[in-house]
Amino acid sequence: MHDAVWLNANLATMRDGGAPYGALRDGAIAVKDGCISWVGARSEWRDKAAVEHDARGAWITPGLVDCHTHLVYAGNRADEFEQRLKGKSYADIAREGGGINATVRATRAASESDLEQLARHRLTQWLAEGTTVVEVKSGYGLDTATETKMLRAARKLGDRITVKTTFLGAHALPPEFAGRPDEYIALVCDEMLPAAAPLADAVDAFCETIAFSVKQTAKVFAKARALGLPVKLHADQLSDSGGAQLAAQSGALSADHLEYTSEAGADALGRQGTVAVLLPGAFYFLREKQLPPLGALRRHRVPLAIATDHNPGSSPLASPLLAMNMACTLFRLTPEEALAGLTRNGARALGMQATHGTLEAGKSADLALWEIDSPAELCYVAGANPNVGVVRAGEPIRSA
Ligand code: DI6
Ligand code: FE
Repeated sequence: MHDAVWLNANLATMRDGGAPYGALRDGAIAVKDGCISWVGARSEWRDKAAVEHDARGAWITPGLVDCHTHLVYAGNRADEFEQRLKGKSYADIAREGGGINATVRATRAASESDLEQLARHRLTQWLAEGTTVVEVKSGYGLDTATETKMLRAARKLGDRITVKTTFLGAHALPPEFAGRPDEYIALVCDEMLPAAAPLADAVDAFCETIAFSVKQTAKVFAKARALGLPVKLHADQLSDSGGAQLAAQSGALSADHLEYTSEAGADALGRQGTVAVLLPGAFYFLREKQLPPLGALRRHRVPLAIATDHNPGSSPLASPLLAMNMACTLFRLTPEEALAGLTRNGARALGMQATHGTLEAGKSADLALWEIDSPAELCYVAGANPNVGVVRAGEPIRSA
């Protein structure tokens, strides 16, 4: 006996290799003990379930997986948004002590429960749009106490959504270490990372001319490895700094941004199986001109994920659905690639491919129900939300 079944549904299973979107029209999907227990054609459903839901012709996709966010922070940077519109660049603002460090000041001053409440409030939008998994990074503390405060606040959101936390101590150089980046990296490795490790599922760094070098990033990664944590990287966002190659060599789960990645970088990612996480929100808000090398990434068969990169500076984007639309309109992904980017490959970028990201028996029963005629509609409409239901680990958490 299954716990529940959804009938009268079209399924976009997002399984790789079969029909587009892994689509199964007039399907049935059953759940038991929090996991998917049966998926198939309605005509083949013969079992019994304690609860029968009529999906009324809705499409069901895997719950969305937003694999790159900075959801926990205090304050906002609308003033910098205004300055940029008057001609200042993102890099100029960062050099003058604004940018990431402006958010660091606000986040250090906030309590853990303030941070949790702010993030909880933001999260409402992700839940409304069918998201069941989010990754949340630290990186606005840049000292041990605040980095661990951010990670604890992030983990507390786990009652509403599945959370993966990432330690991003090497996000920016805090003002008290101005001119001493190697000393800051030593602090990250010797003190911050060991303290953060029990609260983190992965380790990330910002490898960029305005942040940390390949050599400094490699030190952080070596320490992460010693602590048994997987790594990911903000790579080649504003310049080609060899970030993609470093990520691949380090066996990273993902390399994120990649606007300036070279063919060789794409090749390295493809060989390693490292996921490329594309972040069209940052590209849009910073009005970047350099497109990520989609041709090379496809040629080298790099799995493509899409994420919001929600943060107060470069990507104040609070909509996974809009991230998919932007991936199509700005980066020319197909709607199927974009949806795979926020499901199957988003899960892979978090090392969760065994349990999340597709509708397959045995995986977590994370489902999103949509009132649409075809899956492409999720990417096609900008600014509307066709979600009519969300199920997380078999529990309905939202209905229209
Ligand atoms: N790259 C980004 O786009 C964000 N962090 C990063 O390493 C920006 C974060 C911010 O501006 O607050
Ligand atoms: Fe980011």
